Amino acid sequence: MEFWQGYTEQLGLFELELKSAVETKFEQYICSDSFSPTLYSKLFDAVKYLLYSGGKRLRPMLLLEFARIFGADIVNALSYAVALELIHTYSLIHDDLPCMDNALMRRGMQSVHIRFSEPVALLAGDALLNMAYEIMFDAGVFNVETARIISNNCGLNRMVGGQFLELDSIRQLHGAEKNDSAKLLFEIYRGKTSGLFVAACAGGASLADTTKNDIKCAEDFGSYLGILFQIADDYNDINDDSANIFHILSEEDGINAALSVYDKLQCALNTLARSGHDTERISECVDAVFSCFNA
Ligand code: GRG
Repeated sequence: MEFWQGYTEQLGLFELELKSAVETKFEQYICSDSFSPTLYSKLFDAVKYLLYSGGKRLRPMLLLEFARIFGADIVNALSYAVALELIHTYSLIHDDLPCMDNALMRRGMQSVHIRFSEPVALLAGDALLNMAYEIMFDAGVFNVETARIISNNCGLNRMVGGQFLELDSIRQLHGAEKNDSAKLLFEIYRGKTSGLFVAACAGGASLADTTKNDIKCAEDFGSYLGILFQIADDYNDINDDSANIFHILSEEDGINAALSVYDKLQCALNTLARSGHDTERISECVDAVFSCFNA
């Protein structure tokens, strides 16, 4: 999926900021009293291994785009974009663990627990999560509301809760009547996938001088985009073993579900455009995610 053209400058800025923020944190740990870097080098390597391995950076780009749309300071927004990518990376490392998805590969490479070890992968994820908050606290301007939105949507309320629900309800998903299973799966997606998208969109918007209505609109947009992204991912991985909407609904019904989410995204885009915001790039992003159903 090509998410949007003309965004290479922001991506370049983001990659520079990511490296500099992470290296600065490592240097700070090393400079602190009694910290011996050689003792921790394996953990540093595990933290960097997946972080620098070619993720699409969709969530930080969305955060920066919402910050731009609402007129926030982009340099300051970069710290929050980095924090969000760190949280996304931790979630992937933990999701691959044997007690969760038990995935051997990620982005075409060995997953972190295979390359290092299970305890190191667990701790690398924990380190990334905490580093994300350190980086937000260190931002040029610390915005409490943005940090609140990010923590709320990445925790029990959304991402962690959604992951729990998936693990806890696997039998119900397979045993229930079709509509109930689909409803439950969408609840799982609302959490595990949409959480980070809401954090990106509403978090980015909250860095500017935005109204409650603007934040609500950014939240709705992020929530629907996360669901659409997950349905598209299911469609591309239809033969995968994990929970998948196309294992519950027919191909036609699954695509219709995606279409109805696409329509809701168009409504959110229209609301933003009516209040004078430039929605061109996020509209391209929605079309890029939806494009797999047109192929
Ligand atoms: C372990 C607390 C905890 C949560 C895990 C987000 C998540 C919850 C798990 C990731 C596994 C997964 C299949 C999530 C669905 C969303 C998805 C397709 C994520 C991958 O996102 P991309 O494609 O990843 O943006 P890249 O590799 O580009 O960064």
